Amino acid sequence: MVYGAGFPAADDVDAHELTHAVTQSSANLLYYKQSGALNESFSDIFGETVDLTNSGGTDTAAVRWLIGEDIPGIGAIRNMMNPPAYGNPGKVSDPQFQCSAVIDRGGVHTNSGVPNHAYALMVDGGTYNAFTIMGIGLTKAGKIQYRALAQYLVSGSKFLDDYLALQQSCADLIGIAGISTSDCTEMKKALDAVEMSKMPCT
Ligand SMILES: [Ca+2]
Ligand SMILES: [Ca+2]
Ligand SMILES: [Zn+2]
Repeated sequence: MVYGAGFPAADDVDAHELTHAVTQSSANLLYYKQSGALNESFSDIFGETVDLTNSGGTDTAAVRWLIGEDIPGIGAIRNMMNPPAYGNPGKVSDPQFQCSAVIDRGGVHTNSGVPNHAYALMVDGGTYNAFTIMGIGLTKAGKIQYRALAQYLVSGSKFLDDYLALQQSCADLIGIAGISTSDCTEMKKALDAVEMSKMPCT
């Protein structure tokens, strides 16, 4: 695995890159447009989940949901709870949504902001886009995300497929790790808040 000099100091980036291997060996999401943005987002989701739970690196409240805060000389490059802070969309209808098919392979590092934001909202809760979500925590949300990636998504999956896969995964996991129907309701609110079921770029 080869990436930026000094980047191994950033635990979220390390887990981000390793998650690309998990994705390649499971859903194998095509690295282009919506499927590519999902591929990038799963790497941020599990990258930050590892960061928040490994007790290594910088873990202050101020850097929660930042990607890359420990990259030497560069610092954070994305904010999952506030994607527009780094020029990425927080919901499908945001002006930052990249509709070009040629820039950044169809916006894989930009449009990942939408599912990233959904994850931050389902974990911590919050009020956004007229939805108020009660957070379900990292353990439950992480298990639901992993099941969607490993069991339901395929190479050409889009945001709508992820929207449906996450709900099916949550339903499958009721009774495991304390996951309940009300957790699935809160998770769906997070997905609806970021407009995951809305067709982008129309
Ligand atoms: Ca950490
Ligand atoms: Ca981080
Ligand atoms: Zn990546």
